[in-house]
Amino acid sequence: MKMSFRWYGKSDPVRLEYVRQIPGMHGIVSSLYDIKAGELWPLDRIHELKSTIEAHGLAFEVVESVPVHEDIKLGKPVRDGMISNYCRTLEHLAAAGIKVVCYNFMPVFDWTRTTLDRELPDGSTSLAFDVDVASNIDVARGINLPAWDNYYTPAELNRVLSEYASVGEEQLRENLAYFLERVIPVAASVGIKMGIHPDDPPRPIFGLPRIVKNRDDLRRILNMVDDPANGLTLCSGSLGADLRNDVIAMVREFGGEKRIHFAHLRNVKVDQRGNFQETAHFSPAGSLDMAGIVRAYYETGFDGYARPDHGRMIWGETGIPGYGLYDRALGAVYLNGLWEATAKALRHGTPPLTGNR
Ligand code: DNO
Repeated sequence: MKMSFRWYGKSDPVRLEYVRQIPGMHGIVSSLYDIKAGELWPLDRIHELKSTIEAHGLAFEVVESVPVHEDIKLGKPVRDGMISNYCRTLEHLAAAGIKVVCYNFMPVFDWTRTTLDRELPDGSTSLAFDVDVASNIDVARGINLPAWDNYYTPAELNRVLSEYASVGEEQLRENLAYFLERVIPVAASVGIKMGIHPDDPPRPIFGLPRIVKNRDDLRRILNMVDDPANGLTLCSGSLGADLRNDVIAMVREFGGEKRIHFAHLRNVKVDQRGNFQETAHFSPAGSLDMAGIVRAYYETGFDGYARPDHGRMIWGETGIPGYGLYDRALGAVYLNGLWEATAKALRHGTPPLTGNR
């Protein structure tokens, strides 16, 4: 497991020299955030980002994300040019040493929360999702959700939502298959592993179709193009926000087949209705058994990339919601600790109570 940390580039308040000080940190996960979906990533820009990261003693081998343009998801005729840019971008990324590319196929909205700073009992704050708040939003009048309110004007939002009126789950799946059939052979030929990120939350929102919500969805996607390059970003917090999803079983199944290329590891406190709040990574803080998840990765021989996913805001830190330094650093150390303990316990049987080896 190669522990990594997401970094939003030079405008990120988290400094690379601090990330490097987190024990066991292998590399940075980043993207070229100013390049619009559908456009080609220039090789020199990729190299520039790589040099900045490597100058701080960290590897740059994972891109999150190369975004998929809405017209590809909608299956419009212009998608062909965009898909060919996507393929050329993968060639450029491979030339710069990138091994894994994370992407998602969520219509219109990537991760969605109804609150970015709900207080937890210990006074820290974190992201939360309330089913009733989300279902009472009248999207036709614009969207007042944190992180999305300035993204689309009400007119733009209505236009894109109306385009999805005729795209149900089946059509969206066909459009994903069309994309994968063209992109995966290129990824495979240049040695890049693609990892689709699950829908977050893992259910339809605002009447939009969602096709990456559970084990059966993941299986269908892997079957669309049966090649190791067509893999998963298995996000414990996204999938775990539906209590019917058994994250440990998914890690065992898909990890056992070497189809998980990137592990997003975080904990959530979930109720039966699907309301949830993000918590510390520590298992007792939320609904997920993080030790069980890490053990499943260990036992399936996982040697891919992992990152502590969102963190809480603690110790007075301010910054990008979910992406501060402190709680994600605690998460990384906890996860590495679980990994080391699992490895040693399984390799040596029950550890002796005395001695330090
Ligand atoms: C949220 C992230 C997602 C993820 C994309 C991948 O914090 O996990 O936004 O980066 O869905 O394309």
